[in-house]
Amino acid sequence: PLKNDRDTIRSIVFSEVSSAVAIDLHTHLLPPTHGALCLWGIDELLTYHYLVAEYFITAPPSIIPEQFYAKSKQQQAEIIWKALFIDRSPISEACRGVITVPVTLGLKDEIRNRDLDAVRKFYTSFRNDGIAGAERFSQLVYDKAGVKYAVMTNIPFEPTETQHWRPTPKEYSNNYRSACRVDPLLAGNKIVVENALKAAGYNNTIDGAKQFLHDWCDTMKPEYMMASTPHDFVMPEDKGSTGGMVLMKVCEERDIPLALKIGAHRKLNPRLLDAGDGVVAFADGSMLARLCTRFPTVRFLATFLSRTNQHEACVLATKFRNLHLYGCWWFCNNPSIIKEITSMRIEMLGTAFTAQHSDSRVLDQLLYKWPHSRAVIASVLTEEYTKLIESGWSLTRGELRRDIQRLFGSSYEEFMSKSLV
Ligand code: REL
Ligand code: ZN
Repeated sequence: PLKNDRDTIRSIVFSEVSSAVAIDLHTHLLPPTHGALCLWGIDELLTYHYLVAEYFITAPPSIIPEQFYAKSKQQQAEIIWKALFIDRSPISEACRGVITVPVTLGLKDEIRNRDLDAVRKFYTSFRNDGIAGAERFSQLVYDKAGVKYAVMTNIPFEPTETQHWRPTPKEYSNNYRSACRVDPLLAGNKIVVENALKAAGYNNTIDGAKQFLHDWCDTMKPEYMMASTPHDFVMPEDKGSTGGMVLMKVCEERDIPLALKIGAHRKLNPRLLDAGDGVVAFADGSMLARLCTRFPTVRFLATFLSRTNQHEACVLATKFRNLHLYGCWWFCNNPSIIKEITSMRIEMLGTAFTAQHSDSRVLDQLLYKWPHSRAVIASVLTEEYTKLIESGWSLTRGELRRDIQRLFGSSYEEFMSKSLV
């Protein structure tokens, strides 16, 4: 057993958390073989939609979103760099992330000198090597971030993406796994669904849609199906949501889990594109309870956008063995809220949940989202283990490592491998 003083616990917990190999169970990363869809580099980091949204809080009213988006990526990055890093301190979580990445890549002086071009130069040798350079950079990032693999978001309704799967799927390294993302089915977006079915030669019927999903699962071999439920989501069978029923049928027939992201209100300010998505809608948690009850053999992975739903989510996870909670999503992915949510989850669920997912859109973001989260999770765990020891329990380093590994991926893998059929 470990020496039972707080400092020992703290230093061991921090060291174990920083070396735990993580599974990133939801990202928007695509592999280098998907060409321009694989985003990386400082200009992509600076134009992440969180930063665009933050920039528009401060931008003069004369700058309108359409003008901003018409500029090149480099120009957009420069505007954001000046507004959020030079004219004011980059103190928000999204801005701080942009600092952590180059510093981790060894560019401390360049950052200290506030020299954006010097940071850009670092990427040139990788860029000049085309896909091979992107592969090299990808490997470097996964190694440094301590991430074993990241689950992608693969959208069968998106022609720019489907060209990389059909007729022959592009190869990609083991660092990437697929997930089949089907939002239009739950959002009742009939036009998108119909166009995709027609373009691929399927009938626009329930059977046609089911076959479309089955065939895409055969092609992508996804870990799970995924959808973000609209803020006004209703059960698949209510209001005749045929898309929802098709999805649930396919999950049942294939014994494939469904990952839900609950509570986003899309296109709140459509002129800001992605940056205008997502005012936090307090969601009706009973909807998730009803899904878990109505489809007892389907495994649901769930995360809520609203801080207000987090307590209810923990309670639900104690009621349904086909429910697994994961990560702190988007507006909850800030240290103060990660701390609160993680403490609450540990108090109510022990280690039977997945502490984080990065939701990265830019490869380099793995280099900040993970270490920033690790720091918070380690400090929460120090508190929880200290209390446990004060209550009279003793621990070995191996037991700590096992628990921490569960929070960083083994609980997810245990959940994914259990069959309820
Ligand atoms: O997967 C989702 O639905 C969301 O995570 C995204 O829509 C969102 O834009 C994301 O980048 C937030 O972190
Ligand atoms: Zn996402």
